[in-house]
Amino acid sequence: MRHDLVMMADKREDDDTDVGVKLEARPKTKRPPLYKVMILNDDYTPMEFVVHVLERFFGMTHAQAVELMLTVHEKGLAVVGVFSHEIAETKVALVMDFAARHQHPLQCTMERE
Ligand code: TYC
Repeated sequence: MRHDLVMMADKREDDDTDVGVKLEARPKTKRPPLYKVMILNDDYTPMEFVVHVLERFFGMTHAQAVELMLTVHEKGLAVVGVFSHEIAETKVALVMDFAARHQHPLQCTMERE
């Protein structure tokens, strides 16, 4: 006798044993926090260097980089991107290291959005 077929037929019967299984009304879909990465103006870092940083580490075109550099130059700081904590930390570290290696005082920081 094909016991497997009999069993499959049995599975369709509701024996009321699956009690107490409740689905979440509002499933938790918490997104990780995001972080703004900013660069700060100073009196010494050359404009071309900042433009190069924005192209190299933030994937901007030359035109975008020039525009944002001038915004920082005029306003004092600007957000250059929004990232996960890990990516933001990496960007800040790469920019700070690159600036230090070229002996420019350029500052790059991050802040929770
Ligand atoms: N203020 C700098 C200058 O006049 C240029 C500059 C722009 C420096 C943006 C830093 O984040 C900066 N050479």
